[in-house]
Amino acid sequence: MGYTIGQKLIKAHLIEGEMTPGTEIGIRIDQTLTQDATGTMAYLEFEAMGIDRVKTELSVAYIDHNTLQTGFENADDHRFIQSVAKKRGLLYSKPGNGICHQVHLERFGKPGKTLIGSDSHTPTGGGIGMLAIGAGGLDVAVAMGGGTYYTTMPKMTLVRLSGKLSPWVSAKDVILDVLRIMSVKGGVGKIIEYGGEGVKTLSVPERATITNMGAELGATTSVFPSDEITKEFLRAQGRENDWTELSSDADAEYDEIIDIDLSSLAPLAAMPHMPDNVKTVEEIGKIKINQVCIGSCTNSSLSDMMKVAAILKGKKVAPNVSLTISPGSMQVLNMLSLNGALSDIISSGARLLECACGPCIGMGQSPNSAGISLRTFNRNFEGRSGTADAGIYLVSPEVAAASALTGVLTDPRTLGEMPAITLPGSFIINDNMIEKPASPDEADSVEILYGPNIKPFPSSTDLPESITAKAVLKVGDNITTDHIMPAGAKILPYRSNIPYLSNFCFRQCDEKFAEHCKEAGSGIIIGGSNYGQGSSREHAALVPLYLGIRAVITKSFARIHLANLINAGIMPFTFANPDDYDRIDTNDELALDGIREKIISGSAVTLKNITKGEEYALLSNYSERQKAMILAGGLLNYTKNNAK
Ligand code: MIC
Ligand code: SF4
Repeated sequence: MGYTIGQKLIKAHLIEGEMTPGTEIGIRIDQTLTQDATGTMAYLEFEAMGIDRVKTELSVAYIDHNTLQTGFENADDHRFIQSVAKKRGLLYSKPGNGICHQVHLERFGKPGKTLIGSDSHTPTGGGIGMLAIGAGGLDVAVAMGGGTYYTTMPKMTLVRLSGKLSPWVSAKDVILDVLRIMSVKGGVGKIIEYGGEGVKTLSVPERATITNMGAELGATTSVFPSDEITKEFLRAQGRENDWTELSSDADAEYDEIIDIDLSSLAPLAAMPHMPDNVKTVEEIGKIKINQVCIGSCTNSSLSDMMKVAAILKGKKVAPNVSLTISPGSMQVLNMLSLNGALSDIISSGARLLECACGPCIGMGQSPNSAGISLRTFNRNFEGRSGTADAGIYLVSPEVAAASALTGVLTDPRTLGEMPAITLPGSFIINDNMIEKPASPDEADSVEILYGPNIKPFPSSTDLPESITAKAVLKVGDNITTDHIMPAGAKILPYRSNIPYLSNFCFRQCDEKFAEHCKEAGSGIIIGGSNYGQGSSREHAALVPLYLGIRAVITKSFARIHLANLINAGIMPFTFANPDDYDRIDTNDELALDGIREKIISGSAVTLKNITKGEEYALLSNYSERQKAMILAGGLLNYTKNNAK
């Protein structure tokens, strides 16, 4: 039997385990990336491991999430990351150089290589045939030190594309259609591979839009073949030598096949508050809008921006709309400014923002009260924009630009012919905002600069014999890491200050969550299905750990968050019988008797509900390595114990 692209990439990097779906595998990591919001913690963890220099082929530290610098905190974090990068052998991408995924695709990604990044949208690299996976900061720190990356061997899904996109319909509509079909949990435990005749009609930036938003499916990653189109993209970036061909074997077998005829797609939108709440723009109708934001790692490439400029050219943004544009990288901005498209954008009345994540992570541009905002981003979770009652719609750049002109949600096909754009054959290569590390000889004299906002991360202790704790919180399905540990301009500067961050934990679900936990001293969280979807932020595990959470019991988990919980030393369990979820109420006194022994022996775990006098069977399915981590109180303790 032949192999799929995903299987080929895994096979070439497999260090431990067998390629049987559902079992744990360990793979070698060639490249890593971090961004600032997760990076400070990842580098603190890397420092705690005591490794002198990164051992990967390439590691890059990007600054793109929090570039506001409203106080010293962020500037200090950036300085810390810059000093670690210099000393430990990483490239450092300065604030303003662009969004990590866009810059990585342009300058560093290589077909056939593995990449893990402390950001859930790392699968953007799948657009050029990388095995690119989002992970928690600690997993990235281990990989930087040359350690193996462990994950569950995924199943393989083929999205078979036929036909060609119609004018005004774009890659965003393809991934929104996949989300409509599969839902935000439909990709868990799978690699989503794109194939079929339709693939060759899609450019690299279009492919990257699709693999980027595969994160919203909960997938392990998404991947396209590496073909002539990939080669052309790398050539235009002056990196033709980085190209290798990659395709699936003709007799490769997939666990699931989804057919999409590109010609049948219409402009789509994901309605509030989930990326899979998808309808056609026509069906939703001409709702009045207040804001349009174009950018983010999903849709900020040169071709996206050129399309937007062509639509806006010679026109005026509607009076009721605030339109913001964030080009994905310095390269994109530079090219727009040289070819005049930037002038078309600005002349229409658009506001130009920095090449960074910006409004996507709630760093400014929060909509007005109950405002309607169209965004070319990838997440529209409630409250993420910074305005609790705002309604965020996820749309393509075409829909966004057309609607900015009309002031209402607009199917761009009603605007007549789509303006043609020409893309250059080569990109401007300017790496002036990328700092090189010190040579190993010079590294000794580089000092790592810590600021006063950087506080030690919480440590966990060995798993006790038994645990008795209250159900401090019970939440429903699809809880996101934005619920658990919100981001946004007010909180993001404190990503390296867990004690301060803890005051904001689960605020949207229970304003007094932190207080309750502190009073109780320890706790257990009860959740529904797909608990912890969204971001890779390990803060969503480290902060609960700091607040005394020892176990999270749910109907099911999202992949990265599950790994982050175990890394932090918090036990994730699922209900053997999902109906037992309904039997537990907040504040019930719960007990996991003899839990240490049960984890060691792998015997069945039961949860005692002391308040109700009931017992429920729990499932864990931990690998031997995960068991050892849980017993040791997390990955750092486990690594330290192993080093002894
Ligand atoms: C996000 O889109 O939620 C983020 C911000 O990029 C996160 C990382 C973070 O929380 O810092 C992600 O997707 O991993
Ligand atoms: Fe940045 Fe938004 Fe992309 Fe996350 S999803 S990396 S916040 S642009």
